[in-house]
Amino acid sequence: MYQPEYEAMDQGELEALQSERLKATLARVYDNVPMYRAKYDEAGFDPSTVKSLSDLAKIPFTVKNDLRAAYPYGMFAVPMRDIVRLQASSGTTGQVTVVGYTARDIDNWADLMARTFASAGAGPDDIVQVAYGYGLFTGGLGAHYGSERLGCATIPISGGNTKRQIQVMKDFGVTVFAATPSYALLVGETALEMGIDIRDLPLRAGVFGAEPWSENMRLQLEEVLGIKAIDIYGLSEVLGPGVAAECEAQHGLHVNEDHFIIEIVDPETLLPVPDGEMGEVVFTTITKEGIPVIRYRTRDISRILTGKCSCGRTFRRMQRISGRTDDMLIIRGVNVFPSQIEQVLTGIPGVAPHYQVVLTKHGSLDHVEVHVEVGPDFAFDEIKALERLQNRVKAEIVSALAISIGVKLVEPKSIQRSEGKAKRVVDLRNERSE
Ligand code: DLL
Repeated sequence: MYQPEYEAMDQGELEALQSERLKATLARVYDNVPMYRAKYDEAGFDPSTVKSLSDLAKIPFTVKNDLRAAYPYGMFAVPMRDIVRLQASSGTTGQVTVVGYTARDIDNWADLMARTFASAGAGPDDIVQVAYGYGLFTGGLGAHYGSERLGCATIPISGGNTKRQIQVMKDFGVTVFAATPSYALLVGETALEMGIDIRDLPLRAGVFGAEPWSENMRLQLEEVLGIKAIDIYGLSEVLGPGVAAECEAQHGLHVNEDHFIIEIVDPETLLPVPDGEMGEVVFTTITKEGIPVIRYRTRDISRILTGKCSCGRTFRRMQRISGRTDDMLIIRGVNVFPSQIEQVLTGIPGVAPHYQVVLTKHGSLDHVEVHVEVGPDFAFDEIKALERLQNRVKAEIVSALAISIGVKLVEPKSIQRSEGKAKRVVDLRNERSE
């Protein structure tokens, strides 16, 4: 553990620390951020009435649109002279949001990412290749500072240029690889094409996140790369990577609760749900200075796992994110996330873990079809075999998810590879069909 004095804190002490930090944060945002003051005044909410964590539920939520409306700097709680770094969210679902960090925020972030690497089993002897994108995306620099803070030899290679990644991995004796899981998969495939078996290299851990991935995808990555694959989570509005991470037990992601309060709420009623129940993840930052966010609705779906973890950390764990509410498909009343489809596909021999869920309109009806590649060894021109495999994929999806969707097997390498976050859902419903 990198900071056992926090990570293994006594529950009562942690709650006391959280409520003290929550109260201070609320006072700060009310005084310094006009958006919060206006929102709270309008809702008739007086931040000084919050005395403990049990008052959390009476605080109004913050949503992505609040951040967009405040673009670029309206959410900042400190003057620009105290900001030392600006980053931005990718903006795939609308306008970009800008996030600002003070020197102390950057310092805390480095600690939290050092915890993340340590919980993946890394330490000063490790050589870490950071293949998350460097730039406005928080992945690259976030991982970089954490890896350095832990004392690892850190390679700032960023994403892309896959053959070079593999050369560097081999020549530099890399032991820990940090990337999105979909990119890690591409690196594994490309290595094989280059005649390099990554399992023969010193690589032993993967620190993967920034997009949903399934348990079967983990098993495949562990097999192909010969590593232990650890899931790490975060979002720019809250910090970047470093909000939560799995430990070597690989059973849920410990939330860094000394810096963030996690709640799970029912996305419809917005009421908190009990531990163990699925819902939307909501975070409150309690140490951030640049842009504190209060009860921020992430749109990510997960649940709190109850019980103690064997690693000794006392921070509560959230289950791997199943998906985002914006990516959820509702197929004849059944809610499905692409990651659930992935879990089925990756369990079927003969298909590769490269897929996209394509939405189109047939008349007034939505049509959902999953396009999935056959494995590299599959004879794509054998019609009978292709048909058999297609039927099997369909049948397995019906049996696992109780939904019937179209399945199209496509040739190896025909689905676009990503060097960052994979695009799993392609929505063509607004495109004209001929
Ligand atoms: O993706 C931060 C990050 C970088 C996390 C590197 C982990 C590693 P954003 O670009 O703001 O920040 O995107 C945040 O990505 O709300 C989730 O929907 C998704 N996401 C992040 N980590 C995971 C994960 C970074 N481990 C959004 N599993 C979040 C599933 C994830 N989804």
